[in-house]
Amino acid sequence: MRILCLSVVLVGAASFAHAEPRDITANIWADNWFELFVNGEKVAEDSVPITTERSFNQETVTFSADLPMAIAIKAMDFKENDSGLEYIGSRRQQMGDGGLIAQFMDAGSGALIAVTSANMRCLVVHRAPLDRACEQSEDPVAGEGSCAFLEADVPSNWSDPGFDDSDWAAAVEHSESDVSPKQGYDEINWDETAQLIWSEDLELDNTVLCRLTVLN
Ligand SMILES: [Ca+2]
Ligand SMILES: [Ca+2]
Repeated sequence: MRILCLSVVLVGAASFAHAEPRDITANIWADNWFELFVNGEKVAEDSVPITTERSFNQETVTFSADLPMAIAIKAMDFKENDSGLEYIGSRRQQMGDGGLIAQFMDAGSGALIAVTSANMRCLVVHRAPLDRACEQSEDPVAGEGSCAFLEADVPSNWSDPGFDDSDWAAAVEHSESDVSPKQGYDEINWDETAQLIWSEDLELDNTVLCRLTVLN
């Protein structure tokens, strides 16, 4: 048993010693806003504030990272307050929906390294409203009745490479027609394996944390 453990440690050390930083280009589109962390470090943030109406845009960023790398994306659908609604009090009052797609390529060769898909794991940290009837409320008050909400703690080390996300749910892939991605999405030539993801519910789940570990 002791010998087995030793060999595992040596293999781990050897692969770590050979890890070299790679320049990576990422395309990211989020409805409505995102932060990207790689190996626990924030490398990009959506440049259009989430409070901007129709904050739809793609971001293309290049960064250097050691592989294996942990990709961690915080994605937020806009909500006016904790009711989860937007355009509150107007005829357009609605829940609003989210959506996220990203792809990662070698900055030099363009070779695909990673994409968003059901291979990611996501944790919902804000859900509202808990009852869709809130959308029709004439006086929607966050936390009351159908407009109740759930807010979970964000694990402090959730973007770290060693974070255990094994109890997070698999990301759910959503169709273009369900997400109806807007401005910026069409500016990118998405690889056919890159999928629009979110949790299961594009409307009720407003903030999701998603992770993927890329081995090489
Ligand atoms: Ca939205
Ligand atoms: Ca929403």
